[in-house]
Amino acid sequence: MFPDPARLHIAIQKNGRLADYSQDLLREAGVRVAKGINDLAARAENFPLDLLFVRDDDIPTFVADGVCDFGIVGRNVLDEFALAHPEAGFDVVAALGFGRCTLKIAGLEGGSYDGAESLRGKRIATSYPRILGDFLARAGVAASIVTMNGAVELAPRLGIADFICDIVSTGATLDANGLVARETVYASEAVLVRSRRALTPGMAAFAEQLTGRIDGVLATKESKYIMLNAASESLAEITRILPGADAPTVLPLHGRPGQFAIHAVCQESIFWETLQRLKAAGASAILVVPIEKMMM
Ligand code: PRT
Ligand code: ZN
Repeated sequence: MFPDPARLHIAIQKNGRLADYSQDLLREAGVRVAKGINDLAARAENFPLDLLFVRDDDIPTFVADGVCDFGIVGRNVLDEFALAHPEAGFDVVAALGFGRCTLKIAGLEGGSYDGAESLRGKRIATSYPRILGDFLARAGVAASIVTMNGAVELAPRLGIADFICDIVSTGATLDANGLVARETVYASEAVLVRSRRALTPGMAAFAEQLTGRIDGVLATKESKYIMLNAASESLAEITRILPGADAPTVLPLHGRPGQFAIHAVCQESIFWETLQRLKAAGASAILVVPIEKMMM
C-alpha cells in the first residue's frame, strides 16, 4: 500500500539547488538513509521515514494531497502553488536557512525606470505569475504577465516582454543578459512544509520527533556555548553583554574567592566585537565552542 501508513514520507528535491542541503539536514537530524529503494525513493534505517526524490515543482502537490507528510521546497515554489490552490492543506513549520534568493523585477540596461508606476501597461515575463500578480495588485499597477517556464532572462532581448520577474541570487545571470534589477518582489529560502492530513497517534508522535530534531539542528547552527571567568563585580555587566543567553550558569572558582566561571548557551552569533566587549567588562579565559546537539 502506498503511502505505507506505518511510515512517514518526506518529499525532497531529486537534483538541483536544494537536493544536497535537504539530505544534509535529515542526516544532521539523525536520519540514516539506506541505499535508495530505487531512483525515486529511499528508506531511513533508524526512523519510520521514507524519502521521495522528486522535481521541486511537484513537492507542494505531494504534501497538499497527503501523499507525503513533509516536504522541503523553496518558499517561492510553495507560495506560487498556494496562490493557485487556496484550499490546499499544508503548513510551513520551519524556515531552513538555505536556498536563499530573491524574486526581482529587472529591465534592460539603459531603459528608464521611476518606481513601480513604470511597470504600468508593460509586459513582464515570469515563471511566478501569481506571486508577481499579487505584487502588482498591492502596488496598484496593471501590467500584463507573460508566463514562461524557463529562460525568462532572454525575454526582453527577444522582444517577448519589457521586464522580467525572476529569481536572483548572485546577480550574474542578470548581468550576463544586460538586465538591471528594478524591484525586489519577494525573498525566499527553503522551508519545511507539513501536510494537514491526520496521522495515527503513533505516527503523529514520530512526526513531532522529526520536527523537534530539525528545530534542534537549526537552533544549533546559530548557537554557541561560551565559558569565561570573571570577578563577582563584573557578573551583571557580562551577562548583559552575552548575546541571546538567558540564565547563565555561574560557578565559584576553586581557590579564588570572589572569582566565578560563567557558562551560557548563546542563541545568536558571537562576534569578535562581543569578545572584546566581554574582555573590557572584566572577563578572562573566554572560550567559545560549537554545540553539536540541542533539545529545548
Ligand atoms: O529539477 P527541478 O524542477 O527540481 O529544479 P529547478 O531547476 O526548478 O530548481 P533549482 O534547483 O534551480 O532551484 C530550486 C530552488 O532553489 C528554487 O525554487 C529557489 O527557491 C532556490 N534558488 C536559490 C534558486 C536560485 N537560488 C537561483 N539562483 N533558484 C533558481 N536560481 C536561478 C534563477 O532562476 C536564475 O536563472 O539561477 C539564476 C540566477 O542566479 P544568479 O546567481 O545568476 O543571480
Ligand atoms: Zn523546478
